[in-house]
Amino acid sequence: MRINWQLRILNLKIVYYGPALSGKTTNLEQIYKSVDPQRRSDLVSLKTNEDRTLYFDFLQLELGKISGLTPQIQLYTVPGQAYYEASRRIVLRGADGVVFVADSDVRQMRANVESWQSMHQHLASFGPSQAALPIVVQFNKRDLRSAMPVPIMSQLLKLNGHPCFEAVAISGQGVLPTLKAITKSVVSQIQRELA
Ligand SMILES: Nc1nc2c(ncn2[C@@H]2O[C@H](COP(=O)(O)OP(=O)(O)OP(=O)(O)O)[C@@H](O)[C@H]2O)c(=O)[nH]1
Ligand SMILES: [Mg+2]
Repeated sequence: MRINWQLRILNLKIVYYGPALSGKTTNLEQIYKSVDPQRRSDLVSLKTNEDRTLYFDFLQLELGKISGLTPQIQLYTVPGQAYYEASRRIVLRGADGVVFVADSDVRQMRANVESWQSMHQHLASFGPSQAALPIVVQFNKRDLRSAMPVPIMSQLLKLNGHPCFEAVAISGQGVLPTLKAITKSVVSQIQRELA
């Protein structure tokens, strides 16, 4: 969180994290399409030739005022490919909230668990405030015939109490409910801090 008291702007950072090809960029593309252009920035995507995220994607949204401040939500995605661990760490640093986008494809369970664990390792290494940040989990690609049942995915990830949403990001389903849930948790945490 960063506050610019002169402009009365509150910057909040939400990071979409998860394994390669789970649909993180697709979430931002859908959000970009459905938000009023007056209230959003351009979508900045740094991509490889194969459409894979290189470093990050970025989209900024403006919300209604909180305690006299205008919140600007900065959404980032991390690059999911294994060899971008250092970039993931840089993008995750300073996050106020995380959306973990899990891939429901039955063949991606190990990738989900590894990504989930390494995300927690990064967060813990950033110190106590980031270790306790709000996390929302999205089970994406529910349209796949090979989709793993949600209760099994929850067990594999050892989710304890994190809010979960099912999604088909490619058609937009579940994308905004996920965004609303993380935004709400982040904003209520910030309101507690500002009170
Ligand atoms: N079937 C299906 N495919 C999806 C869904 N969401 C995304 N995809 C596809 O999955 C592929 C990867 O999507 P991206 O959004 O680029 O995934 P990413 O997580 O940003 O990938 P990296 O940047 O490499 O980590 C694309 O071909 C998407 O069209 C979904 O809900 N269902
Ligand atoms: Mg991506």
